[in-house]
Amino acid sequence: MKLLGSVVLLLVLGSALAFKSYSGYQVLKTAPLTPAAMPYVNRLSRRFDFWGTPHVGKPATVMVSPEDAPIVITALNRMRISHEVLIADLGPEVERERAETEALRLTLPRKPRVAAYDRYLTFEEIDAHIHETVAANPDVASLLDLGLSYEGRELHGIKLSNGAAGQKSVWFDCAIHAREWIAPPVCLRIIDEVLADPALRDLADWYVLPVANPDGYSYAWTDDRFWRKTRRPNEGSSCVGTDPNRNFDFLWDSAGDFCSEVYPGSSAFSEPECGAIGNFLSANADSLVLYVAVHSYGEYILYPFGHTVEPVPNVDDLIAAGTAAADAIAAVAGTRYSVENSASGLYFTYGASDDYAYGINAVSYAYTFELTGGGSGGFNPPPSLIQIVVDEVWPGVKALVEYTLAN
Ligand code: 0X9
Ligand code: ZN
Repeated sequence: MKLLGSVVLLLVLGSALAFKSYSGYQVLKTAPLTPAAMPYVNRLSRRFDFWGTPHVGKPATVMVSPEDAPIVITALNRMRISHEVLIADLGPEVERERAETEALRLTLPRKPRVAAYDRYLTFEEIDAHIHETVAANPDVASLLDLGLSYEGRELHGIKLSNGAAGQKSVWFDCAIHAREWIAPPVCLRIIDEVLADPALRDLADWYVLPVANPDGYSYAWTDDRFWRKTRRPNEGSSCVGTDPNRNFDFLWDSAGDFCSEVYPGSSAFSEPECGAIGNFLSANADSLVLYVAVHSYGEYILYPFGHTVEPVPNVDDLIAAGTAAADAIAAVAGTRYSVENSASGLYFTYGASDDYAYGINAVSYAYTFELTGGGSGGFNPPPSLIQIVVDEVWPGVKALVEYTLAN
């Protein structure tokens, strides 16, 4: 008994030790950013971890370690960007959320073939759900098998189809950024809805990838709640991982430090997760009408490109379809997503998945959804928000698919 007690204690201690402590980390919130401040924020965001999507006219949020805090505060002061401390010590917040997540995982066991919206699901739980859903609906659902992640996890999604040849298709991926846990429930809700409604399957074939970065997502559960990147080590550096949303082969830009949260990788598609999605998009470019990457946070519907504010050829259609989605979201409970070009008012990006779909594969409608934030700073909305978010975002997704297939 004594031995068992010690083993349990060791296990608990072991898992606590494995988990990155955010003790002493602060979250700073700036005043609404002026246009003049944007280039400075852009530069800072290459080195420090800005959360959400820094946007002109809105406050920005940046997480800083105790060592980085004086550097960032000095830089903000020098640029005359006023700011306040939003969270003085992230450590206890993260610990509390982790304990809550663990307690919910134990008290709300996953039900077979039922997507849970009352708590976050682990990668293994989501993968099990995908397999059960496919097995239970063999006529309309099939396994989308894109291969393996760097650490060997399955890149599994679902294809939903009425089986007719020559159908147009639509694509959704969620959680390519590991810490954006509110995204996979949106992908699961899409699967639920399309399974339940044959008319949706008559519109198009649906491809849904609920966890696009399974290594990072798993690591955010086991080790570091705010992990963003992939988990492939970088040769010659102790900093692990690549930002998968800078790793696609569209205007891929090699600039970037290994330790940056937006490190683009050693080459375009150096990350197997991105290569797998890229290959799928290229192989299905003829049928794909719509590409959506689901991220958090900020309540945006972003359209290409991320590297220029120059309007793309079908910008009016992109805005019209995006607005149809935003209106449908707002109709549920009043949440207003703003429909914007990725580069205008935000930061410039290269090698993002939506731009790859649009720019390389000529997918007419390509978007990034930035869902609602919450919790300590933004990436951990409380589980009670999951249902609210999926309930309002699904009508937006439906409106978007209906619009893009009709136009
Ligand atoms: O920076 C990103 O990758 C996305 N924001 S996030 O806070 N989830 O990291 C925005 C990507 C928007 N699309 C492009 N810039 N092309
Ligand atoms: Zn993201």
